[in-house]
Amino acid sequence: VTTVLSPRTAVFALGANLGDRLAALREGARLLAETLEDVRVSAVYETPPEGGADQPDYLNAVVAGEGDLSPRTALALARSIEAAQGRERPFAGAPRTLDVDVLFLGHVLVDEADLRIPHPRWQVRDFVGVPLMDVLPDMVDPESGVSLATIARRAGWDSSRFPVVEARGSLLSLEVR
Ligand code: PH2
Ligand code: MG
Ligand code: MG
Repeated sequence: VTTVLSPRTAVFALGANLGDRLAALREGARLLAETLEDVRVSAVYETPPEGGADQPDYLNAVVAGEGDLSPRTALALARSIEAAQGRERPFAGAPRTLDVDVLFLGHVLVDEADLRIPHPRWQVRDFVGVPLMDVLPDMVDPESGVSLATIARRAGWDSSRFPVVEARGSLLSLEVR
């Protein structure tokens, strides 16, 4: 069974490769959960940096929840959570304490200079696709109508490539270890 994203479903991709990466992801998920209901979090995966060559490995995760966010509200929320983690932007693609990207907002499509939803290139990024399959395995790409399972098969996403740093769901658990 495949399902079109509910109009209220907001999906964010989190990535960090500077400082205490896990703490930054945990805080990012916690802040998203302050705004969203019925929050689901993927496992946390350690992934090699794509693009910028000489960078530390990333931790990546996906967070989905229900809410009535407009595209601009979702972007502002993502930016405020990045700023709370001390995100600096010395140059494009620089290592970051926390990157929060708006992946999907229901079936909304946005194509503006500073904001595209769905997030561009998510289909070719396994560090997005692998955690996305944890939280929305049955989803259909709102842009193409193609199921996530088919996109995953075509792209060859392989979750066994990435070490799991936190099990699915535990990023949001209150337990501090
Ligand atoms: N984000 C990028 C560029 N490259 N590589 C990994 N592994 N994980 C990321 O989150 C990531 C990246 C730009 O945002
Ligand atoms: Mg970003
Ligand atoms: Mg990004």
